[in-house]
Amino acid sequence: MTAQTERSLVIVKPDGYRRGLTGEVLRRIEAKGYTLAALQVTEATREQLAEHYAEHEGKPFYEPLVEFMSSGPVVVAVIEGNDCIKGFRSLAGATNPTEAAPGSIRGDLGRDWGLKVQQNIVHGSDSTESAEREIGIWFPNL
Ligand code: IDP
Repeated sequence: MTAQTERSLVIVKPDGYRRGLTGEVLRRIEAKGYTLAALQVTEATREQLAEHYAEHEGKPFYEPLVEFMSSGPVVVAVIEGNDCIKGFRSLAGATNPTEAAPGSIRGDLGRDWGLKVQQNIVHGSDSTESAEREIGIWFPNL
């Protein structure tokens, strides 16, 4: 497979922002060699979250997830680099921080999900289609 320059949408979730981990997340992104194409601190609206998490609508964790994501500021970034979608998901680690490998953002910094359900510091797009869709939600002018 040939390497491909692509874009991914990354969010530092409210737990990451509150805990002062934004710089650490951005540091890891840049240390990996990805560049920041766009960056903003914002309070997510319900409309943005409904669009962003449309695939999870109806699941038991959907409402608590939307509640959590609107519980405080988030930092939204567009990152660029070779295979950065897969690469950032690897940097982020498994969804559940308890299971995420040490060395990953969630593995190193995420709290036990038994106590902090929904909270796993970061979001990263899971495909080129999702990335372009999500970039359109958070950065309509890009
Ligand atoms: P991902 O963020 O690792 O791609 P997704 O399955 O897309 O994981 O889920 C989106 C977000 O929803 C997760 O990051 C997490 O915050 C939350 N979530 C997913 N599954 C569960 C669950 O089983 N319980 C609680 N929250 C969940």
